[in-house]
Amino acid sequence: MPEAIVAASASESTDGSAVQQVDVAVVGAGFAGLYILHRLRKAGFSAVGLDEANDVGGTWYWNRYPGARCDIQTVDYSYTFDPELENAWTWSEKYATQPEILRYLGFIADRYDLRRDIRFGTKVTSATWDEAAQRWLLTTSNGADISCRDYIMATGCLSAPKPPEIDGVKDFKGEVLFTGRWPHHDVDLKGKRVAVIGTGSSGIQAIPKIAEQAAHLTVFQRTPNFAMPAHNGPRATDRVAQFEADRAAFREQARWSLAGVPLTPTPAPSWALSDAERRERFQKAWDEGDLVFILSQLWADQGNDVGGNTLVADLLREKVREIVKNPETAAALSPFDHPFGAKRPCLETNYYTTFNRDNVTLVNLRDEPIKAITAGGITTDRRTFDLDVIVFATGFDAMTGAIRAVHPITGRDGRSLTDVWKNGPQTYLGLTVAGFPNLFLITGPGSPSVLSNMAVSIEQHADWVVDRLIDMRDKGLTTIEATEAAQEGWARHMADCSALTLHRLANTWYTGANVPGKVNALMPYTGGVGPYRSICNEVVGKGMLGFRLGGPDGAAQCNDGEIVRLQPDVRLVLNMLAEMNLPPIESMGAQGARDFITEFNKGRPPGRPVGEVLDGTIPGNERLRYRLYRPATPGPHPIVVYFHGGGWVLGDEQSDDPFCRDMCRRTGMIFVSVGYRHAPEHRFPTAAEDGFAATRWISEHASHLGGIPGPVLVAGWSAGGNIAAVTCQLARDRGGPQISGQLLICPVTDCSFDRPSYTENATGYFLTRALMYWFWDIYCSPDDRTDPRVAPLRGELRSLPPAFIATAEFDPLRDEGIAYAEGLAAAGVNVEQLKGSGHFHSSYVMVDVIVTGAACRAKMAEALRRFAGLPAAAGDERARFERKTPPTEINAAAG
Ligand code: N01
Repeated sequence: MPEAIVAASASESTDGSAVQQVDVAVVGAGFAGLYILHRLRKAGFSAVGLDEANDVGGTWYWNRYPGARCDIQTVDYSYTFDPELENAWTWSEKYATQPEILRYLGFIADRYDLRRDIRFGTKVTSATWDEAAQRWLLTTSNGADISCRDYIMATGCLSAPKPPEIDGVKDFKGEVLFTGRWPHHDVDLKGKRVAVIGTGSSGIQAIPKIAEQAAHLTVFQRTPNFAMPAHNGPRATDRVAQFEADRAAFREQARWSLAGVPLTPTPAPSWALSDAERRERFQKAWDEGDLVFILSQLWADQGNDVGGNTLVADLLREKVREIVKNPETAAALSPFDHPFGAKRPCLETNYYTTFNRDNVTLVNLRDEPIKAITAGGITTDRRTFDLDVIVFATGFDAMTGAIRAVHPITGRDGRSLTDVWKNGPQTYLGLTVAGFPNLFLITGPGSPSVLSNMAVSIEQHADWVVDRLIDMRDKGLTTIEATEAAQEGWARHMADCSALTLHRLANTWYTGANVPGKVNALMPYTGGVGPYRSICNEVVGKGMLGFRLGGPDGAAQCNDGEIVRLQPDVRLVLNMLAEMNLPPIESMGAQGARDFITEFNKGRPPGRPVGEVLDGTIPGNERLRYRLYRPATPGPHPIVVYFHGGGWVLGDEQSDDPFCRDMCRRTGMIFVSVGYRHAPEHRFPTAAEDGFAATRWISEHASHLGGIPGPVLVAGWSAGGNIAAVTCQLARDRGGPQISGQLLICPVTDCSFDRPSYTENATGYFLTRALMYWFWDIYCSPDDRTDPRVAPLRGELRSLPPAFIATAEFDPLRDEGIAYAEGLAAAGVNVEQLKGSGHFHSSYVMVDVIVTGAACRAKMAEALRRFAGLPAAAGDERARFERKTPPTEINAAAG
């Protein structure tokens, strides 16, 4: 498009003062604001930028404390929109310093001539939506007010410093400095007694530099943070070579990655690696000096499983003990109150070695809290420190601070954003807020923002927003606003994504926990940059789903709805399957389908270790194979007889191996997976009769198998759920064996295909209606289909064992599972239901692939323990991170 600059015009407000009229106002002249201004201009919109600072740079304008650098490699932390620009600028270091980044942003402003549209030294003092004019009116601290159709907040996530919250700051007679508002003149700390309060990224970068100058440095630490060496220096040659080999592919990979950096997370779980292999991987990451690398390349479960995470955390703490000479100081510097990565980890240069210096003291505020700041220094409840300078590295009112607290924003019907967000920020896509038309947030709450390479997220957001403004202009539309339903859906999707992480176990600025009184809610989107990008594209592809668009003559369009209803990992798996474009399973023939499933299963993560796995056979007319999973705990254990899925046609006693292992570990029970016979070789009622016979044999041989004699439990998934349900009915009617509980997971319970779930989920969710028809045809003739041995819903439902029935929202079998639960309840059977929202038929058994299924399996395991009369399994994972002091082995080392 030709450069089409539309000059902003001026008009008068009702009180006669000048009002600047523009299409778009953009607050912030940092990474985001500059790029948006450039894009708006190229698209022919008139725009004004506003920034409180006196020059461009955003966060890099303010955060000029000693040691300030980026901690995403600069080859990644760059604009990518203009290949010419990438030729014109070369970073000097792996991690650029703040002055170099500021020079870069100045270079961008000059290259694209952006400064002429920015009003520096200007704060927005209020923003109000004018319903009649369908425009925003901004008042400012300096110069004319602004009338704009669209208002874009490119205010950054970490730009509102948090007050120090310590009594007496005003009484201090020495110098007070804030890392987030460092003076623009040289600060001379030579020969001075300096305190730094705060050991987040800013503190960790500043402390070694300050220690080099100060006569004495006292570091006041409330919470230690995980940190690893940056190994800064010239640009990393391997990374640069990768970039130079194919720049476009490098950038494209970053755009579709999880963190905005071209690295694909390792698929290997921790338990598939030996201790030596884990140490080797860890050491490589330590030497690499790259946060995204260590967060993605060690083992797959480090980010979502406390066990996998503890393995990394232990290795990091080991390093601290190796570097820091004083064991007590090393113990105090070792974090135990949060999982690695759940609080922003840091890159350090000489941080830990700084504590080996004679002029540095660490004060652990967990042991001796600050009582007050006085005229002469800081008093803890044990001692007094005389000081010349106090540096507050105490962080920010993150994500919402710069949007909500900086100026009142009043949307439709006079509603203030502060009120609307009083229970926590709500957005659609992190970009828009219902009730605030034509307001856009860049890297706002609900965007991947601070959990990603900001440069990549910013470009994506800016492109998406400006592209929408262009589309609307082309269609003669002038207003855009998220719907409430879309916004609520996004909140649900955010919560689903965060369940995949360990953020729930840490109090951090991500959740607002660092600001007293702030609502606790995880603010960034944890689903990853690539998935987020595809969702934003999907919104557009589905006719601006979740947006209400309006035009001048009452033109309106609204395609309301939620953009993501699936669990995030279910969505990824289904998208991946769709991309594979597989032939329908029912077109493969029985043996072809079996071969396909066997091959398919080879790609899944291996099951977790259990105490013992044994293969055996069950004697009878036809010997049935079984696989027994025994817990590592001393026996005897209750026994669960398990029936795999596969539509009575596919699978065997090993095909749900990861699931059986997982449930064996969770329940502390023996799982015996039965290899019942399949159709078409063995049609109805073979599978049902095999299931019953196997259960009876296992029950009779419980002691021999290491189980507790007496009642057994049964469980099964899909057709296996059908067999488990049928087995309970047969056991009741045939005088045993005794069954103390049944776990039915997405079971087949009826031969009727007219329930809504069969139509709603007929295609697209792996188990299709056509596949179910095929299974039924192979297993059972039409005349037999109402027999309770295949349609247990049609059987007698009284006096059956207590049941736990799990169904999945996007499963053709959903409604017959629910009908069975309701039928049992009506017949007086004790039933619990789990209706997995956003899940599909395979969610619960795809262990370590559908990680969101883990919480559901935890509930299933609790139910089985209850049925077996066992106490609930201990497991308050939160309590594990509430230790205020390091565990005893480290105290012992300190002694
Ligand atoms: O802030 P923080 P930050 N009394 O909130 C402590 C980005 N960043 O400015 O943890 C005593 O992380 C507080 O203790 P606790 C990066 O995303 C990037 O360092 O609340 N202590 C904590 O130790 C980073 O995460 C770079 O118990 C008090 C510290 O102050 C984000 O900015 C560089 C206290 C605050 O740590 C914020 O980092 C720098 C009190 N009253 C920053 N209040 C790059 O490299 C707070 N603390 C790109």
